Parts: sequence; structure tokens; C-alpha cells
Amino acid sequence: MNFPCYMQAILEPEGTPDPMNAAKILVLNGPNLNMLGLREPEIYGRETLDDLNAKCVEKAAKLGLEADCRQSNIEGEMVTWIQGARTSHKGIILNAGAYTHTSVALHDALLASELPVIEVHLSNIFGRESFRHHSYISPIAAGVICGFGSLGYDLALEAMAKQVA
Ligand code: CA2
Repeated sequence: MNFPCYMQAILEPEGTPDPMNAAKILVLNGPNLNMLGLREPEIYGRETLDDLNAKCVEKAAKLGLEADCRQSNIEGEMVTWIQGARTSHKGIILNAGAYTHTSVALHDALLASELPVIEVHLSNIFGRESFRHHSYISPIAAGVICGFGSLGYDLALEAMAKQVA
């Protein structure tokens, strides 16, 4: 609700994020990440994608951001969402899954979005097979976080809060 600023100051202690003015951040997960918690827990952990999304929404709110969490197994759908984010969102946190290592289309869409992008991976892609060492996302990302499981999304949201401040 909008009150005159002297009343707002009384109603909300300094530093309390106003959800009405929260910058919207697209938190986008790519192919197979809907399988989180269901298979390969030794690599990707035991949390489900729903758990991960709930944590992102909560963390974002604390930072004065709104996390718009989406997942797709379809490269073209991810491109369409990234294109749409250009006018409605302030930044993109992206775990492009295996498309990280293959997708020029995602690279081009992110570049065209002109939004700050933070790349996240649950696993340490540099400690795995060599085909995972190259990313089409990293060259256009503000930063890359990998190897810390779901904590990486928390860290990315913190970094994003600074990027969009
Ligand atoms: O470590 C990551 O976050 C990855 O982006 C995950 C991708 C992989 O292709 C990248 O190299 C690194 C794979 C996501 C598959 O997720 C699953 C989760 C649970 C069970 C099966 C697959």
C-alpha cells in the first residue's frame, strides 16, 4: 500500500523490502532439472525442484526481489521466456543444464535480453567430463557459480540483488 512517505517510515522499519516494488528475477532451470531429488542424488542432491524453487522465492523476498522460477526441457521455450524477460524482469539466474554446453540459441537470446545473467550449476562442471568444461553462457554472464548445490542459487540471488540495486 502507498502511504505518504512520513507514514511509510513509521509503518515499515528501515530496510524492510517492499514486495510491491520487488525487482522480478527469472530463475530458469533447463533440461532434466525437473528430475532433481528423484535420481542421481550423489551428484545433484536430495532436494526436489519444488524445494529449490520454494527456497529461491523465500531468499529473493528477503533481498527485496521476486523470484519467477521456471523450468523447461525445451530449448525454444527457454529462448521465448528469455526474450519475454527483457521487458518484464530485471535479471536472469540460469542453470541451462546440458544446453549450457551446446546452445548458441540461449547465448544469443541472453545477449539480446540486455539483462544481467548469473550462471549457476549444482555440480562442479570443471571436475566432471571435459565436455562439461565449456559453457556458451559464461562469456555473457556477470558471474558463474558452480559446485555448491542449491546454495549456489542463494548466492546467485545475493549477487543479483547487488547487480540490480
Ligand atoms: O550441475 C548442474 O547443475 C548441471 O547444469 C546439470 C546438468 C548437466 O548437464 C550440466 O553439465 C551441469 C544436468 C541436469 C540433470 O539433472 C538431473 C537431476 C536429477 C536426476 C537426473 C538429472
